Amino acid sequence: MMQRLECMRAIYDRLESCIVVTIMGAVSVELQSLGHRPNFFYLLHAMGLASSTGLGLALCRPKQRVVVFDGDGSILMNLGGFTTLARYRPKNLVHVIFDNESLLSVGGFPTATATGSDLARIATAAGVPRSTTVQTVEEFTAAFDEAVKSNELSCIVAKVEATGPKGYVTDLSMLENRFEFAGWIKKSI
Ligand SMILES: Cc1ncc(C[n+]2csc(CCOP(=O)(O)OP(=O)(O)O)c2C)c(N)n1
Repeated sequence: MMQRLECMRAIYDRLESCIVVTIMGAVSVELQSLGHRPNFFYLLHAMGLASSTGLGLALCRPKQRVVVFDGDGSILMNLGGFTTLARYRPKNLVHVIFDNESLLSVGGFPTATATGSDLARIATAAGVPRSTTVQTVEEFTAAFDEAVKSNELSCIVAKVEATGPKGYVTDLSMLENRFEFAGWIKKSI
């Protein structure tokens, strides 16, 4: 089974000019381990709201590409987020969900995807125009490139191993990230 870090490494170069929002915990630590950039915002604590934050950014910055890195546990806390995304359907948003079937960052308890809930089908049923599930890094990279090319709201569910970094804290503070990110967006208009 593929690893989330490998997926992010495979598309890291493509993120240079994108607005990137991640959930907290393992995803944010792994993306930072590849190299923090001022256009990366790590939404700490607020499970389920990375895609909502991405939606707001995508609507405010229609000419920029927004990429959200989400988790299965997080999205399951805000399934209504799919219906709101589908309602506004921003063409510039790629919603990546790393589905490790686990709440890894708090000890690895199984989520509902471990017992068969299918996030890509939930996204489709909510009205998200493009959604797919991928199992390999090659499929993930191709799905990401197709999503960008399609210029349609896209959801990519990447089935990944429930493994991650040793710790979940980095030396980048939340406030520093918040101001740096806002500054980057203002400059990039
Ligand atoms: C509303 C809310 N409830 C609980 C937590 C505690 N918490 C932090 S990370 C996490 C698990 C996140 O799971 P998932 O989105 O699947 O990502 P993973 O850790 O598996 O990478 C939990 C429960 C939180 N931050 N916010």
